[in-house]
Amino acid sequence: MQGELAAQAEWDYAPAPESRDIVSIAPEYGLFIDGEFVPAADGRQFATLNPATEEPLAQVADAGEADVDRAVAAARAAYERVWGPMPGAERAKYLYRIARLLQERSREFAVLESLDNGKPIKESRDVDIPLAAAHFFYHAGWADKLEHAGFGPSPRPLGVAGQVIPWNFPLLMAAWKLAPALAAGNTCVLKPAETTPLSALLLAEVCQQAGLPPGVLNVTTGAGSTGAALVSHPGVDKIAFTGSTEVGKEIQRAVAGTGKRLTLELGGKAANIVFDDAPVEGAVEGIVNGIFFNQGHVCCAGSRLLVQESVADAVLGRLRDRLGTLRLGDPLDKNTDIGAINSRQQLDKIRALSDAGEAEGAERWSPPCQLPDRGYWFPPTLFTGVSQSHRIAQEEIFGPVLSVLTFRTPDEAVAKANNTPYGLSAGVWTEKGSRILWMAQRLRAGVVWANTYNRFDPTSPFGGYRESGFGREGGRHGLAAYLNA
Ligand code: TAP
Repeated sequence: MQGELAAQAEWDYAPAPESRDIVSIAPEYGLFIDGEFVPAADGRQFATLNPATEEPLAQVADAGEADVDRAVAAARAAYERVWGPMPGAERAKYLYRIARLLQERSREFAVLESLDNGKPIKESRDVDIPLAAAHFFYHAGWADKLEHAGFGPSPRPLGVAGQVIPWNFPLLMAAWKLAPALAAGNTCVLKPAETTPLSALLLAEVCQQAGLPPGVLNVTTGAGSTGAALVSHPGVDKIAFTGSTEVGKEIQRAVAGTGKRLTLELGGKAANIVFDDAPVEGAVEGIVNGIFFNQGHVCCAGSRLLVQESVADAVLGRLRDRLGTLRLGDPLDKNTDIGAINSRQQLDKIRALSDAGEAEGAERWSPPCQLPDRGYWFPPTLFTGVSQSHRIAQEEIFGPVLSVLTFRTPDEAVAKANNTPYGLSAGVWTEKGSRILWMAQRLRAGVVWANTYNRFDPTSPFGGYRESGFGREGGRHGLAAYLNA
């Protein structure tokens, strides 16, 4: 008993909250148009909340059609007069400056991102912000080398890019969109997600600080209708969208026949496949990282675990033990592994799909876990006894919910992994290099990770096919989406 108590005491963590004093959140934010923060033409605003407490953080301007029109006009003027004609080596200087400012102000960005999104500070601090800076550094390096990048002797920018992003990695998605577009000489109008506008607005402030010429970046905050106004604006040459497959299809219809260039980064339902020869501890860490990183709000999340039948009990036993050690709670606590769900709407979706999993006969399990009284929370959840026809095996839950299926042979693993309309990512856990290559050739996914999961790098193209969209972000391939070669 005493030993038990000692073991218990050893695993109790004292609170280690990051201070929020480094961030000063204004009561109100304007749109960022032509280098200045301005109110919406009709004065409309919406509130952005801290999803961990439901406390309102700020009122943010809600851009309507007139504001989008102004932003596109500012972007067009900046493209024609300043940014388009500017030599790449000069554009690069601004991108390097933005990258360095992101690093200098990284703690501020990390705290703000965790407050507005609900993600654990250790993830915003160690993943989102450093990767966002890395994207600006990487693309700054391309700005003066485009004629040597294999796109012909004088690749040209497209013009004005309209970019619409989701709430799961607000700053990082902005960086994925803006850095290649600006490096290639385009100007941008960015529409952040309604529930997470604050880090994009702080990035706009950083651009002011870096002396970026007015109009090169414009940020029009608002809801889906603001995104729709941007997508259908005739003054935009290229649309880049990251978000749900449903909205992606709407956008594709809106853009059809207009001559606008389009890239779509959409949803996923990735298989994380564990073979019987995989080192179990490593695989369990990869499974946890695959689905519980960022509360499972990850397009490429390993949301379907395919485990070889002969090791299923052993892997699931270790996995349950590991889930029992995850700490859910205050996103600003440096020990927190699982933060808040980003919105009430997303929480309702996760609950509905999890209830459907139970109703269809799968077995639901979560470790003992105290959920805070206020805010939006969902415990790490495992479903076993899942069959391929279950909704939880087919639909993207976009939450901390793992559906477990088993397989006997590599062929069966491939067949089950590919049994989805999506095609974004997959994971393979095995000791054999030859098996990794065999699997990678057969898995219909844009990214296949081997003995790791959720690894991102600006040099590496990322994207999917089928219902996960088309086009690539990152690397040389990502640049191609912003150039007329
Ligand atoms: P969506 O509802 O599709 O929203 C994405 C963005 O589009 C938001 O800014 C949204 O504004 C805006 N929007 C909504 N309706 C629109 C319309 N009719 N026209 C133009 N814009 C519109 O997705 P979400 O729920 O925010 O994000 C989750 C989804 O994104 C998941 O399916 C996930 O897999 C996917 N995702 C994919 C990737 C990649 S790289 N493939 C990366 C991250 C996320 P509001 O926020 O105001 O509604």
